Amino acid sequence: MINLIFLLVVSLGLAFGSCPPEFEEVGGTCFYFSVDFEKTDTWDNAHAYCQTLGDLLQETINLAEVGTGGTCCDGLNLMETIASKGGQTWLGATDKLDEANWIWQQSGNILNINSSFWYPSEPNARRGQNCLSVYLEGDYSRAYFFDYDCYYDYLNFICQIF
Ligand SMILES: [Ca+2]
Repeated sequence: MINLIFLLVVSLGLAFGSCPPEFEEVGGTCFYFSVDFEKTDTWDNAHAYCQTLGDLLQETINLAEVGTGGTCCDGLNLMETIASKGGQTWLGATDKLDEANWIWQQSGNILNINSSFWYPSEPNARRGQNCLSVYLEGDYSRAYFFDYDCYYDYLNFICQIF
């Protein structure tokens, strides 16, 4: 019964163009920020958690992507939100299948290693670090991309409704 009520609330929410409970709208897209719920996990488990949310809400949900959406500034809006929330966070790109070839998992788009979202000199750890994390770099007062060890379980994560 609780699930039914939950789905009803979610359905009404989507019908009126807002985001489901626990999701937040940034730049016209709905995101789940695990930092808000003090939830952390490995990259693989975070990926699975997003897909479980997708099964529950009957939506395509995966780890969030930056800059693969429709308009010019969605990526910047998301990066600014990440910086304001704090924490270290997984995003949905990896080069675990092909070293130095970073691919966003849901869209299949390439994450260019020359993107200005990378912290200077990142990605830098080759085979050692194959998952994309993002956090606020204090010296520069903005969030940057870092390659990171996929099995670390103390990172927050962001799920996106695609
Ligand atoms: Ca790598």
